[in-house]
Amino acid sequence: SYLVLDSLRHQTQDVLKEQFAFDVLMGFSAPSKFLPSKYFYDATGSRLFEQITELEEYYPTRCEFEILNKVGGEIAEFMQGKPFEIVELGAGDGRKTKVLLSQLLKLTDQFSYIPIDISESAMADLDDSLKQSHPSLTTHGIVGDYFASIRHLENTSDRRKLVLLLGSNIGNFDFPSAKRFLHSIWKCLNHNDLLLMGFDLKKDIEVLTRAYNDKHGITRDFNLNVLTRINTELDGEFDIQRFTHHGMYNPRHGAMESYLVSLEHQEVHIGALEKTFEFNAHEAIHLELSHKYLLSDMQHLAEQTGFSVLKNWQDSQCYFADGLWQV
Ligand code: AVI
Repeated sequence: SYLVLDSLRHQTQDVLKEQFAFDVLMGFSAPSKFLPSKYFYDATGSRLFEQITELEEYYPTRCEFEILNKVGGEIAEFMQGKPFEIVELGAGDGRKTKVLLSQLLKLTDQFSYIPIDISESAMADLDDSLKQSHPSLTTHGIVGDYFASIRHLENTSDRRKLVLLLGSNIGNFDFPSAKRFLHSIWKCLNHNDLLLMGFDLKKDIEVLTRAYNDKHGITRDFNLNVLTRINTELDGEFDIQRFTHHGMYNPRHGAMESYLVSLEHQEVHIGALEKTFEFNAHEAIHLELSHKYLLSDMQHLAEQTGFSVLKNWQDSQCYFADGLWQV
């Protein structure tokens, strides 16, 4: 079963569309053009991202699977046999989490699972699939944004929480936003609550570059999909053939950066904005940051935002890590 928070019902299609239009206006009017990467994830973008996670070159998902498969016992120990709740921020299809849930269920039935996701359709699918795969698990999903959902839990339950923030989603925030986000989570939690934080590690630049420039061009399509969204939702006139994808590692920022680059000089009209934007030949639109961390980078981020790090687990190649943080 799942609950749809009221605060979400007020976010009508119109409001979301206006926000999208405004963000496109701001991004394309800036001296260095950009678009926020949250617009990757419409239905097509989410499907493309799932395909990315299965690519040979894209190691993070496989590595985190390996980690989650082996941490169940230790996590159960940290919970000391008392009832607890697993709260997952951005549960999606729950594919990775099911691995952890299965491990834990072998050891204890003293917990319930509270997936949180902004997408009601994703939640309905997850709820159905959990009934099949884990019939004995108590699940109470919440459809809502992260903070409204955690605050809702604050008022409804006094069990200890284990919050999951998997997949290195934190890496897509810039540093100031990541800190604000983590500190807001910390504020919503109680003393002793835990956070399991997935993050991608700094590594050989060739491995990184391949992961974000796959040979099947799925990452390219994932990026170009943002322009397709502008065409369909905001009445834009992009010819996506006239843009190319460029993914590169920036060692100064410790991040993979994704761009769309205009292949020629062009003017593109966007109906919803009643405006035409100029793109010079070779001009780039910045789309995404995907930070890579040292264990010490994350330790610092944890401590700055109020947490202490209890433990870090890594996969056998040391490409990815999950850290257990305590409030
Ligand atoms: C969702 N996020 C953690 C992915 C990443 O690796 O930063 C998004 C992605 N972008 C390109 N490939 C995957």
